[in-house]
Amino acid sequence: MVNVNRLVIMSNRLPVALHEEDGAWTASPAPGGLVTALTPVLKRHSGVWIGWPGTTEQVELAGALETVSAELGYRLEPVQLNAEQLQGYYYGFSNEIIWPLFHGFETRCNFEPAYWHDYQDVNRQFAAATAGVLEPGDFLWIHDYHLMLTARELKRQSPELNCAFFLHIPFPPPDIFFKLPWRKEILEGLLAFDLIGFQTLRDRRNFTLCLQQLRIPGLKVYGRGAVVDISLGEHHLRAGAFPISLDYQDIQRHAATPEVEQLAWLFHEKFPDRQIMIGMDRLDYTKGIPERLAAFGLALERYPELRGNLTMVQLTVPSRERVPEYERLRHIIEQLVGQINGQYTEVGDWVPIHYIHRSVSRSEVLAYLRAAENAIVTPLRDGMNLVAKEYVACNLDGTGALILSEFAGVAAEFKRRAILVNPYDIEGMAAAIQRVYLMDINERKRRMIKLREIVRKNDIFTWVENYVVTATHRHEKSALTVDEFAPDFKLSDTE
Ligand code: GDG
Repeated sequence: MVNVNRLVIMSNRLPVALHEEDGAWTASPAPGGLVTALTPVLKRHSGVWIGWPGTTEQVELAGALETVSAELGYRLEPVQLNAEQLQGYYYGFSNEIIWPLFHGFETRCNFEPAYWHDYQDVNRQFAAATAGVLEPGDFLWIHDYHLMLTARELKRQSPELNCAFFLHIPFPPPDIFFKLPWRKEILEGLLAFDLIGFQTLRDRRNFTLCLQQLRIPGLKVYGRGAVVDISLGEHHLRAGAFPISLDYQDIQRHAATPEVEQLAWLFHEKFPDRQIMIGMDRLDYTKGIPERLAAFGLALERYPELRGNLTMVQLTVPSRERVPEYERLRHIIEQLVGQINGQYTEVGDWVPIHYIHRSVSRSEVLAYLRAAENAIVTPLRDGMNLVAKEYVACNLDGTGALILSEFAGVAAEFKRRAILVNPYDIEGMAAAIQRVYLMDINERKRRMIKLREIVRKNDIFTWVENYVVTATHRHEKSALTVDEFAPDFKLSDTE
């Protein structure tokens, strides 16, 4: 069992959604896998969550946050940011530099020096807000790439603080990472943590390769497994692979409710005697949506048996709409959908792609996933990709087939139980689409049973437990073994 005095979580956003009506602000809990997993631990350890509440307006939020706090069972501590800070630190440094760079899209980076200053500034502000909350013996767990410098700031004041970090996105190899003008500062910032968690062994290895190549004086890395020890002078830390997961039982339960069952039934009723292939992503260039649509178009051209018999439903959730890059991507996607539908639609009968560009309710998400015979999850790069795991958890009848990118973190766990594809290989993906369409029920079941077992065993609670245990027993022998938690994915696993 997790053994910490008090758990303090810090992330860019507080787990709340704010609502404003006639100048009055209210808040409600924002659902999500991480919130679900951390809530019981935070409750048990009278925890605190620190983050930006979601508005740059100078408004009084204490009352609204207290109400949500009471509902969630732990304290919420807001870090107020103004519009300029948000622009430079979040939209700029985090989303125009770190996000593309860490996903391997270095040509999309805008290495604007002013962003770096805002990033440092806001990281200092988060650290200062946290310092005011911390008590002796607290365990501080910081999430994601927005806050990589906070430990360095905090440790200046409290060197004994136990402070861990988890990176939700990939960590790039040295030839990409070293393009970052502030590479040394970022690595030094990360080294101030006591534990650095990555999604996969590959990310952990990329990180230690970067450390070794930067030749930081006095730095030593011990071990080669999922979790390695690092020493830098008197400071000892660990870096490890901890593949994130979801609340399998809860999703399964929700997917089995009469509400979701009926939604799934109504949804499939609209496509009688046809297979559905679902794609579901935040609208983001890392998710490989245009490539996937092109592959579907090619599959329709090459394999005429798919026409009229396989419908693609692509749900893209609006995201980061203030970044021009995302607006352009939306146009590309809409153009492709228009082209393919224009070419193949049979009026009054069959439309190849049903495209949805809006956020839908959690129950609808689960209903789409439950109803679809096939899912296509083909990011060009992804830290993990929870949609793939959600598809598996929702597949109650165990007959779904999953096409999965080799470059999603989840491929390291699912391996060949999914149909692995290179998302840049349009012909290969088109062939995979035909393959799942033709896949017989026995093969579908064989694969899905194993996939469900993988997600059931490594759910979000196991993830929290493994992470916190590793963070809080860092001077003892690691409880993790190399293969148990981070089986690395090899290209030879591709079929
Ligand atoms: C980052 C990393 C890593 C989607 N449409 C709707 C909706 N969703 C939900 C999905 C899923 C979530 O959004 C997306 O999660 P992903 O993991 O796929 O991707 P990112 O947002 O990029 O997350 C990623 C993750 O962090 C966790 O560490 O796996 O690699 O990039 O849960 O179901 N939810 C609702 N309406 C929608 O329309 N309610």
